[in-house]
Amino acid sequence: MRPTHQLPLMGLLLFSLIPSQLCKICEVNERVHFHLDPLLDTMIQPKYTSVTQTASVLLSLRLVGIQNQNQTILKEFSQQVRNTVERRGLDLSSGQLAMVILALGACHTHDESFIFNQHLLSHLENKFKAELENMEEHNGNPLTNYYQLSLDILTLCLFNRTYSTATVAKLFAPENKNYYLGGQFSVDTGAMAVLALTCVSRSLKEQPKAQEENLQRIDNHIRSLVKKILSEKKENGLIGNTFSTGAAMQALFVSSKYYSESEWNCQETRNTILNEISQGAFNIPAAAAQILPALLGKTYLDVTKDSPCNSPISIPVPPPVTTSSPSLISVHYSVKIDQTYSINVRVPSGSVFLDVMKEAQKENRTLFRFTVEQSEWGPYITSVQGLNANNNDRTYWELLSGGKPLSQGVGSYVVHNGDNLEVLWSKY
Ligand code: B12
Ligand SMILES: *[C@@H]1O[C@H](CO)[C@@H](O)[C@H](O)[C@H]1NC(C)=O
Ligand SMILES: *[C@@H]1O[C@H](CO)[C@@H](O)[C@H](O)[C@H]1NC(C)=O
Ligand SMILES: *[C@@H]1O[C@H](CO)[C@@H](O)[C@H](O)[C@H]1NC(C)=O
Repeated sequence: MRPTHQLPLMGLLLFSLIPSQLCKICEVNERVHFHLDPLLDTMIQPKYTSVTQTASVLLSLRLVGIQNQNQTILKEFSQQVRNTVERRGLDLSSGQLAMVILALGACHTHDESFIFNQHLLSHLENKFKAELENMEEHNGNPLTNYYQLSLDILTLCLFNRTYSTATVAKLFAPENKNYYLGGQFSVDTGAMAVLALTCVSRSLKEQPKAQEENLQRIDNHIRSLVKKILSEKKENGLIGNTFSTGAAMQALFVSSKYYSESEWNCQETRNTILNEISQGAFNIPAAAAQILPALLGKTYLDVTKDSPCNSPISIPVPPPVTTSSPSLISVHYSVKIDQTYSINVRVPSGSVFLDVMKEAQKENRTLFRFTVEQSEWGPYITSVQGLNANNNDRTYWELLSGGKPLSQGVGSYVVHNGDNLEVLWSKY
């Protein structure tokens, strides 16, 4: 079902004008580019522990055009990504592979030939098929999640590969349960789906009438998803939470015909984000990488654009690190399955959730043993007391403090004296 590409001049004009026009409204002004320095500081690190971390940072830096400024650091990142693919190849999840392809494909560098020599796009097609098969066998649950299925479609679409538009139209209907995590509409997921569906819709519009019905359905999905995303807008302009706002901004940049100007004040969202940056909210690479493109008016749909990746911003000199000697604090920690298993532990101030879990594990391995997997966002808890999270059953280990779900992971959440921390066996 490979789309044929006869691009009428009008389509080309619309395609290239609409998104960039809209972005200008809200891009961070050149005079205040220094606001972005903390993001770049966070991302320019020599070694990452997970391939998605490296890939998402590489993608982000290339999209905003750091490319032409300092080749050294980007060459290292691209080398790291390629090495991992050569070593682990088919061992990646579908969305991880998609992310790798987007990162290597961005800005038309020599990495493009790596994508083709290694047949990464055919591998991605197979991984996407495996996601669909899993959904059939396991009650509509994919191997991973809809954020990754969206990344898959986005990538296949940007690189003009095969996928069934009828399947896409069916799969991405806004009432699908996979848009919801723990009963909540996932803004990250909806936003990534809007980017993917927008790419599909644009490429369908370049074709003759044959696919009219699917096109209509896909455009309707985009419209509903944009509505849902906007309904998650908070008073201060954030959409969902701090960490979903970047993806939401990208989705809104490319879908401006589905909402009116009065429905979204882009500047307000941007200003709140700049304020959060100055408070250190984006102090892990994944968070920094996901917000940066939107602040410079870029979206993942720009990955395969022909325009050169020139950047108005430059890499800052890293600030000196200051350390102070820590004192001990005391926190309460529980593991909840059907029963609750609790312990009080003492850790140095400045410790994160993970340090508390390690301390508890030292005290009693039977009750508090756990395993982690490195991911884009740092360590992800995969099992506690030997009980494993499972996507087929939609189970996971939820993190809470004072009874409220955390919006950060165990590697980032800094604990406070007297905190009441929990890991809770949950369903999403
Ligand atoms: C799907 C998803 C989940 C699923 C994961 C299982 C599944 N079916 O895939 C579920 C619902 C279980 C989940 C759980 C959590 N999530 Co989540 N999740 C996502 C989402 C939408 C997509 C992740 C993805 O596939 N990425 C793409 C692939 C290519 O990258 P990857 O590294 O291979 O992906 C894996 C990791 O991202 C991991 N993962 C998912 N969530 C989190 C959170 C953290 C902190 C870590 C370290 C890893 C992790 O699961 C992915 C699949 O294996 C992201 C949104 C985003 N912007 O990334 C939020 C997101 C990453 N999650 C987030 C959070 C906070 C959590 C929780 C900590 C919530 C809680 N209070 O318990 C827990 C994790 C607890 C733990 N066990 O360590 C935040 C992280 C923000 C931050 N600053 O750290 C995000 C950005 C959402 C948001 N906007 O707030 N999540
Ligand atoms: C580029 O980055 C490398 C490594 O971070 C550094 O050694 C080099 O001096 C930088 N070059 C320029 C021109 O900024
Ligand atoms: C995909 O097809 C479009 C339209 O023909 C073309 O402009 C674009 O460069 C192609 N992209 C890739 C990555 O081949
Ligand atoms: C761990 O806790 C269990 C259950 O309370 C207890 O039986 C066991 O003795 C404890 N082990 C250690 C090493 O304290």
